[in-house]
Amino acid sequence: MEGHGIMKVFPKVKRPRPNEQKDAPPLKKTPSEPITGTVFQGTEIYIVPAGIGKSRCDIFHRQVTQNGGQVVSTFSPSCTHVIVDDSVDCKRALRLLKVERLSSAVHLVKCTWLSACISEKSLLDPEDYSLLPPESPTVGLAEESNETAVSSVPDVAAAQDPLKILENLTEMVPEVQEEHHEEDGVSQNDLEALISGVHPSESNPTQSLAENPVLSGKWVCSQPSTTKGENHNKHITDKLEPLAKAYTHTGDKWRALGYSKAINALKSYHKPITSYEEACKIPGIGKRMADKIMEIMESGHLRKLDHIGEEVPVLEMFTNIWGAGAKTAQMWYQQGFRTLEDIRTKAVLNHTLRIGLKHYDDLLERMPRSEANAIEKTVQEAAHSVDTQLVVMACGSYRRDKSTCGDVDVLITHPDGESHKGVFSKVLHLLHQSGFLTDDLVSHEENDEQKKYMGICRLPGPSQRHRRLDIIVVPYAEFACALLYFTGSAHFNRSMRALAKTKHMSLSEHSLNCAVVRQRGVKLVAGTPLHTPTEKDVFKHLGIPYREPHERDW
Ligand code: 8DG
Ligand code: CA
Ligand code: CA
Repeated sequence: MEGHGIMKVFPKVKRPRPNEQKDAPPLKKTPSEPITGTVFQGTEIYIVPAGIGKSRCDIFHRQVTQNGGQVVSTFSPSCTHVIVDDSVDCKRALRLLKVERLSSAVHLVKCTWLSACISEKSLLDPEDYSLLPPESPTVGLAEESNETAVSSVPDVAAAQDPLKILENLTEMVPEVQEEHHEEDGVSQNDLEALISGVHPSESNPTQSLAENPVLSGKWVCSQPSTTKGENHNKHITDKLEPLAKAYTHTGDKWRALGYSKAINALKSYHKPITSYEEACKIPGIGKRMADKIMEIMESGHLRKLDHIGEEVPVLEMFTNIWGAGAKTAQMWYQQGFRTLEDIRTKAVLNHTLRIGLKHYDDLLERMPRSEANAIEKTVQEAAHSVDTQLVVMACGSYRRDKSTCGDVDVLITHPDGESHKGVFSKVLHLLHQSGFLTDDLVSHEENDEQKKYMGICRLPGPSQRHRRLDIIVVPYAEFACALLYFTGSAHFNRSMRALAKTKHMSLSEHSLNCAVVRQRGVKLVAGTPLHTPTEKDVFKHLGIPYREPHERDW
């Protein structure tokens, strides 16, 4: 097959997330707004205009649409989120919506949620921004109202599964008190960029994070991950982890997120927790979570674990198919499928899912780094036969020196700033021709310049397994930022981006921009790209010490 033919066969997706567990339908473009992100993918949002004003409504509308979401002009029960001005209380919101109550599947949230999602490029937990009426348990997601979520298949509306589900689940956003939100220049999400164990109450909330004497030295990205200590609360996290997993598989992403961030906070806490008060003080742990921690501490058990439904292992097996997310898994379950054989023989499968199913066992296994190295070498050889000057590097967990790798992320660029053009299809063509690339999953263009391929390869020789391979070709001007981004870890990257924000900068896989203007979390001015020929320059501009790749393994 012609190398460049691949660009025609597989869906092109703008700004994709290399997210292994998500559903992966191609993004729909609306004629008016080009889709440049996936933050709001799967959402149906109604913005109550009262108090927000037309111009802000328009900005929100545009941002949501550009990020893959849908904004509807009238409220309907199929809405996933209803946005109201921060001054609107729950009673007034219901009056404006002309309804007496809302289903628990609809998130009624303040517009700071929308601003924060846009600025964080992530679908944040609406629970932290929701309007909870003191006397009505029917609005929002009160703990008890969702108690059944693990023991029954949630309804389809509640199971809206944006493409970024896994990204959200790994966000580990600490749960902090209201007064530490955006208004202080400290968003919820930014706090996860800090090393747990320092409570925001120790800091002066009127100071920005960067100026803050207590927090300034505590950015995840400014600390070597090699200082990560042991998990002093393993007896607790061991009980919470299966529950977080169950919620992930049943599509209750918000609850899964809550558990994930608590688990992360507990893992990085410097000592075993001994009291309820102590648990409550840790960013990422709220009162309800602290109750559960106490239950485990006192009884050695968590009763909720006894109520995990029998569908959970089936859903887990389904979501382990590359390309299948919680939404697809639930749909299959509701269609009566219970085994991989059912999926193979009865489910309607797109190309990606067929490939994912074909290599089910191989793709579940992490590879030893020696194999990742051999895969890097194979791509290097192909690239060098196209142009000997191409720079070809495996990033991701391999570059962070991990002993095993989930997949291999190979970055390619050319130092002359021009000759990377045309390389993408030539390299893929060669790798297809030699039989090294066995299946293509997705090939998409990040923008005019960065190109990304996701596929499956296999080294020659007997008993070799199929492995996931990502190949990314970038222009040299973007190389350092792309290298930094694809080296990760994802947690480290989020910390870097959060730090950049406090300095009126913005960091992406393309560039580090300065003089960025944000209003209530919404980026109004994109700023100017700084000169970043190397990763070290990015650290320097951000004012933090350089960290070697193996020190970024947060
Ligand atoms: P692995 O493959 O061994 O499991 O780990 P990895 O190499 O760190 O992860 P990856 O999924 O291959 O992603 C490569 C890099 O992409 C990751 O290290 C950092 C960057 N990245 C982000 N955000 C996210 C995200 O939300 N999901 C994923 N998959 N990668 C992300 O900055
Ligand atoms: Ca990887
Ligand atoms: Ca990858």
